[in-house]
Amino acid sequence: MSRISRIVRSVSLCAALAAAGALLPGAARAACSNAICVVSGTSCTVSGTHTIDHLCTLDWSGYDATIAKGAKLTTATGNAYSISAGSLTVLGTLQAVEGSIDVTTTGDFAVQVSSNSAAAVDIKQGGSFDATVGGNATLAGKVFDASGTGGVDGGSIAIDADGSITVSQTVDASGGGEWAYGGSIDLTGASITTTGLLKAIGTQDGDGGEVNLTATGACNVNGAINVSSSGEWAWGGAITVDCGSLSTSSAWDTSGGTEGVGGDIDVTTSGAATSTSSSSWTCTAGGGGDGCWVTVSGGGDVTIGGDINASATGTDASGGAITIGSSAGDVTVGATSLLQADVGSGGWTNGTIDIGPACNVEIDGVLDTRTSGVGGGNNSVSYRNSFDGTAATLRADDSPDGNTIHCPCVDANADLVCDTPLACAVAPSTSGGTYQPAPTLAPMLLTACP
Ligand SMILES: [Ca+2]
Repeated sequence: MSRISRIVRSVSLCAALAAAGALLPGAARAACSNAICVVSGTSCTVSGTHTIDHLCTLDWSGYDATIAKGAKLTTATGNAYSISAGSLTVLGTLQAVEGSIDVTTTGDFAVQVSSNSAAAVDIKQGGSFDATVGGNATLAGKVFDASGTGGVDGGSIAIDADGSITVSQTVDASGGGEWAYGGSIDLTGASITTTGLLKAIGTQDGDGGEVNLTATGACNVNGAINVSSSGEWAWGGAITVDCGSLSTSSAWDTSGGTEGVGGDIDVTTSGAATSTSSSSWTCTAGGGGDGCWVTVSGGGDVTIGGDINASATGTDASGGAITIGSSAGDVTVGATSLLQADVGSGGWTNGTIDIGPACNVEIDGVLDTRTSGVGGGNNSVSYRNSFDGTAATLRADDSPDGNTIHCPCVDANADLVCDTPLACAVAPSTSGGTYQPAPTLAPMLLTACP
């Protein structure tokens, strides 16, 4: 067939299809019909399997819609569809492989198991799921999966709820196979509670993805978070938490691969932030890579009970940086905590750990930025009111500023300039602690606590 005749034939086919559509509007719309949700009162229920048209919007506004056990809404590979409803409960399956699903509800959105139902949101092979929820969001199903396989990057999962978000199942936006990058998981709500795993892993030289948790109220993160990567030159992903308060007891991992870099962990709270002794944050890199940056910036009291590992190993490796402070509260590093930003022997340089500024600082655990024969490591403490380091262990490199304690300076005339000679307004308590090397006192202007 010549090129011209192919075009003519194609145009004729379109005209024929358009004519057919005009004659059979019902049939043409069958795969995008609101009527698949059978109404009963203010509720409606979808049963059976339905293949939805690309770009279809199923409008069940004002109804409490349920995708029943055994029901499935699917679409051709790479296609997208949307659902609007009063509330939406998924007992069956929402599926758009390589495609996207958008959900908008004025009420709650839930994925949950009923009588061993599928309870699945399947957007595998890097698909996207985006929900704007007027009520609470509950992810308590069996499958919530945007992961890739065969070298495909992870997709994106975003839930923005006016109410609370509760996650008790695994949510997966990981890449799979060679050079596959992790995708993203974004949860935004009034509060967030997780006991399920959130993961966006990079595989076989692919970088890790990202997990972002944002809430005006409390975030209780007791499910693990994994945005690590593996393979050569792979960078760890990022975990960002911005909440009214944080309580966590789980393992967070942003580690990079060989010659890679650990990804950042960034926590901001307007109130308190607490990690329990079973919490662990790991953002190391494989051999020759660099440790990451971990930052905790609290408005209220910050209590670290778990371990934080931003160390690195191998030739040319560098330790990371850990910074933990509070604008208006105290910082406590508990006896169960080991904070590491050192590098293995043969590495390039150790990292840094900064505790404070905060009102009262207490360190009962271990800060380690020391590796014999490698330079660069230092720890610093800054306090506004008091420092209790009587049970602390601080290990840094053997330089005069290896361990530095910034006390609040004397400013008798309150001109916001330290008086000379420099002196501490409140001396630190370090007697009984282990300091290698001995700490250097460095008075500085540290404003009083509110
Ligand atoms: Ca002064």
